[in-house]
Amino acid sequence: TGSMSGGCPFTGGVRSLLGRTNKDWWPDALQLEILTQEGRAADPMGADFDYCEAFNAVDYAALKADLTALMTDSQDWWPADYGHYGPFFIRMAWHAAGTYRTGDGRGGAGSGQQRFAPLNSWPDNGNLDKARRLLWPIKKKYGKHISWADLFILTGNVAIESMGGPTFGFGGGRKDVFEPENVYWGTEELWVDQGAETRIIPDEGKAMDNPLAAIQMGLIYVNPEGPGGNPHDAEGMARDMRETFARMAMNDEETVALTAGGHAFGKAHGMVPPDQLSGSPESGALEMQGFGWATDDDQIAKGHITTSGIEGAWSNNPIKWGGDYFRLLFKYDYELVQSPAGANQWQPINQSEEDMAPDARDPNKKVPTMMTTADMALKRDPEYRKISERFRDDQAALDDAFARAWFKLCHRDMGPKARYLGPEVPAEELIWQDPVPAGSKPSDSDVSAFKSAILGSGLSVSELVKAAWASASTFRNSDNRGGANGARVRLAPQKDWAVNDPEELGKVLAKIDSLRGNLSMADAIVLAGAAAVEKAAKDGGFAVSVNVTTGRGDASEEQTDAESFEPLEPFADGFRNYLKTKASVKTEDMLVDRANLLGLSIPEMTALVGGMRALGAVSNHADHGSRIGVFTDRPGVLSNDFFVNLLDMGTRWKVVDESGDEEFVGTDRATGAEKWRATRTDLVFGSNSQLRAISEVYAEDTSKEKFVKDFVAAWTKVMDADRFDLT
Ligand code: HEB
Repeated sequence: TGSMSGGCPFTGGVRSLLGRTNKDWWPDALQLEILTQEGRAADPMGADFDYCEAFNAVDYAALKADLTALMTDSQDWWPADYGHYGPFFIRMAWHAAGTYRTGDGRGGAGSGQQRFAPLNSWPDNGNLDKARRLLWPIKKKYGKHISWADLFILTGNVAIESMGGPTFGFGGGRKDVFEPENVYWGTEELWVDQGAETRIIPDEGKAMDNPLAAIQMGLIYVNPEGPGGNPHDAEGMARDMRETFARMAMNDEETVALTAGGHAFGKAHGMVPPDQLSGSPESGALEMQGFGWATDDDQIAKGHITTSGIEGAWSNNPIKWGGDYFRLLFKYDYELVQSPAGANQWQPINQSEEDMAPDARDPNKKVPTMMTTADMALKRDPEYRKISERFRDDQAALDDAFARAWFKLCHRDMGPKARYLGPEVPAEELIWQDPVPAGSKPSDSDVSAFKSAILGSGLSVSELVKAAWASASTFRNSDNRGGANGARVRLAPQKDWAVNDPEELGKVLAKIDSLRGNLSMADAIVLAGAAAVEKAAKDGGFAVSVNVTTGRGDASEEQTDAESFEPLEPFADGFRNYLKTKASVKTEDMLVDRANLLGLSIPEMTALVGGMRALGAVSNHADHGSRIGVFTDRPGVLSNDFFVNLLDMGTRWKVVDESGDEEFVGTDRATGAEKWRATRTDLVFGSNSQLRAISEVYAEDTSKEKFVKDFVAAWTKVMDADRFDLT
């Protein structure tokens, strides 16, 4: 599908890596980041806190029982519709998970971001502040044993189960963070409810930027009222759903199952015109204590609440799992009406009284059900319709599809199954978990025999280092996918990515394969890189050992959903001085983005770039071979030459005009002779004051050994980044 194949990131009018940030949205908010300078942590739990251990000690059955009781423990300050909070909590969990996007693996339920801006204040997350607050007594009781992030998802599961719905399992292990994550959510300066433009307008050639996955600023996915709010564009509605859900890793069947399954429950809220509500939680007054969208208590008591602005339930049984959603969707024709808050929605024509829903506060009163324009797409779009009709006629198929898609939705960003904790982790292995068979730890003698064999094989340091980097550096700590385990670098699509110099990589992998003996390919690739780094350090005068872990397994093609790996292809990899497509952010921003996905600090990023340049581990450029950024006359030796030569005032740098500001030539100030070629990614280490300060440290005569050690430590960190199976 189009979306899975990616497309260039940040191609819209983006000028900054982060787009519009919290500071732009809420300039008056307390600026706590100044207290996170000098490495000071925002996390109160301390470095020793082991969430896995704490979660494993939770009384899971008691926790679930407490959550079940909470479902019907209606509070006067925010009464439960129909006496049951289940639907509300399902929406909370879905919106926590639903920000996940395949493009960069960011978003998702993994760290409890719904507590923080901007997500706590997105118009689409309206009133979920109340849902989280309803959960507080349980969070308080179980404390460190259950993170908010896990609690959101577990509560969604308990909600489904308590209303008779099917679930597939639960894996815990989402560790909370305590500060807003800096994620690119787009550049628009308006929220959806203020008129933010819709992101797909084919007539104007407007496509949605990668990695974004929501159709307007402040939405989780689509606009429920239709594309840009237009309820008549049925085709566009389905297109928007297909695109946004695909970017959440969901196909048509999963999309239909999730939407219909979700809307079996609960109601939409649109009784009060939105201009009567107070601001969002992040902008709220102190006495609001983090609540937003306030109305007065009488209105709340009566159920006169506005969230989306749409009003009404989808089914006649909003707190019971079943097939009524599809039954009503197909039984009636629908007409466009407006909710009391003025939103577009669809109402069954001539609905019989027994098909109507109870009023949310008064079970004796009946009100018409409704469908959003998005729901209508499930019967208006031919592909969605086929699936919907099948589910209408086969409840068991819907049960299974919903349970599986819900499980995937809530766990997609956790990465390998090794990260799942608790008694409800399903045994079945799912392809989207990128399964890797367990490896075994090779003996020390096998390892050293292989390392000397590979160093004697005729392959260069640069080739071995590049292959190991190609294997490990796909890792992204956003959704914990990629990495060296599984050796998927030898499978499609990775083996053919231009960044990997496929021909060279094929040759290197074949040689490694022929020499690896008992080692897994995954281990052998990493060990070959380690051997090369050790040799390069030794050639530079330092004996170090690169202590990478072993015991990786090799994934087969059958265990690999090749298409799902396509978004992991780097458009730029500054560590290898590679640029496929120029983004609208600067190429050096792309380096920072990649370093961030690898979980690297600024010095780690700097040491890696300088070291890989010295090793000649850069991708092959058409014009200059593998020479760009390699500021050394002894490539293949692990030295600090990159920094020494970068900071040498004897070189004058000039942009190569035809390169569009991407390539530079360095000439001898005295003779004018060409010395080096460089990219933006190279020169930023001399031009940016902060990076220059670190480059100076690594260029210093007293730092030669420090540099080697720091490089080796950062290298090892990347090689082992995905070893969740070890802990
Ligand atoms: Fe949903 C609700 C839309 C999907 C689940 N939603 C809702 C609403 C709306 C919507 C508008 C209302 C809100 C208020 O309150 O006002 N969705 C939508 C769309 C989509 C969706 C457009 C895409 C297509 N959902 C979904 C999913 C799920 C869900 C996927 C899960 C699975 N929702 C839900 C629920 C609810 C909702 C449960 C209810 C809530 C309450 O009741 O509170």
